[in-house]
Amino acid sequence: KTEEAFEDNVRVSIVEESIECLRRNDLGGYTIPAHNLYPFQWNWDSAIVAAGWAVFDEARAWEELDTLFSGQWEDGMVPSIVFHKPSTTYFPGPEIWGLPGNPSRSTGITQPPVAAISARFLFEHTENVKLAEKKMTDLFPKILASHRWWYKARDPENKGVVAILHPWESGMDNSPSWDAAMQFPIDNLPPYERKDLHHVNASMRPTKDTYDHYLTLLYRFKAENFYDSEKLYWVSPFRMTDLCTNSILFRANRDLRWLAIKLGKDDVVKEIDEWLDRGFEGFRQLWDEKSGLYYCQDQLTGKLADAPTSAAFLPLFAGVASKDQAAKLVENLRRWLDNVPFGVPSTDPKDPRFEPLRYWRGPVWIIVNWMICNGLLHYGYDDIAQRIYDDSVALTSNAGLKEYFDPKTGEGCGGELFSWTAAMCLAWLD
Ligand code: 9YW
Repeated sequence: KTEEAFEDNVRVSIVEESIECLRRNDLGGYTIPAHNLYPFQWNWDSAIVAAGWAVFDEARAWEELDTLFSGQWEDGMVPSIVFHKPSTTYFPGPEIWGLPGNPSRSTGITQPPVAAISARFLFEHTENVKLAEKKMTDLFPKILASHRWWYKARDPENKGVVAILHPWESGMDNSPSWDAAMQFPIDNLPPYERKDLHHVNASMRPTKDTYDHYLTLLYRFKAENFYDSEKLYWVSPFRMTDLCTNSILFRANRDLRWLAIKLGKDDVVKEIDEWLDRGFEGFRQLWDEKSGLYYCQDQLTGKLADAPTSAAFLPLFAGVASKDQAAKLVENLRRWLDNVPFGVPSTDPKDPRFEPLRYWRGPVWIIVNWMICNGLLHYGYDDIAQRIYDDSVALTSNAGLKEYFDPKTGEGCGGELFSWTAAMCLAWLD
């Protein structure tokens, strides 16, 4: 009984701390992921964070999405970062994406399209139907335009799955899935100073060589008439079918379809159905029957990236995996979880590339846990979903609202008072 009362208290305080965290990271209509380390509005962070705001301030939740879409480009792209206000603590900032003396309003690349998923969440949990309908009427065409952008700019060859052109676009920047594809030669770069290393431990971050590759891509894209979407797909030396992006897009299409029906926009349902049909086909190439896992694919070589990462389980969140595929994925997932006290590690803990503390090569992210858990419940794997839920509660209760967590010790790492971790404590773990 006392134990239970103690645990209840811990969760009450984490709810309060999470609300406090979002308020502290609110810079006026948008929420930064964390002070110093990430001082602007990040795309998929914000879409997730909106679900956290929805728990205690619905109007503010809608505002988060509004502000994100205020950065939408004319062609429909929602950039990975919107630079609403200046800050000098992040590299590469507005002057690098733009020009010195002529800073850019945003990056010229994107991030996983969570917005429709978030908008549906807000719509389903609303206590103010009038507000929700009004907001959705305004947002719907913008989200639709962003999905159209994905297909036009990033699947011009009709593969059914879209390409990312930069590891930053995947949201899983340093994943071992990119290792082989990131071997292209780097260009002569202007000297630069990484600012991330002022805030967090270098041993947990991407290496200098990785940053040189990130920047080579950035400068090459900028040279294409300032990130011209029509050109980048054809010229990028890095072009991958990413599991995270495609799973989120597939799920977002389903949620957009749901919203379209709610709003009486039946005319777009057919278009979304076509994306979904083509998506089913496209995902087939990413499945490896032998290992029972999905993999990212290098579009330039046609090869599957052989790294077993937590993104392999995201087709469950999409709902694109068959029952048989789901069973094989779950078999793998159980094995991974048998090997670490806290799941879900971002790389198979038995893989030689597993590094429990390095960015996207081993640590646990609560947002990824949420997506995997949501998928598992949908396929009826309640027991393993419960394990992931319990691990997520334990991690956040013990280590607080950190950016990510060590799957071996449960230690919290990366940024402090991290917005999307707080949002998950409010919208999922409470
Ligand atoms: C970067 C903000 C972002 C996330 C990414 C994560 C990291 C590094 O932080 O990116 O420099 O943008 O990998 O998913 O959106 O939290």
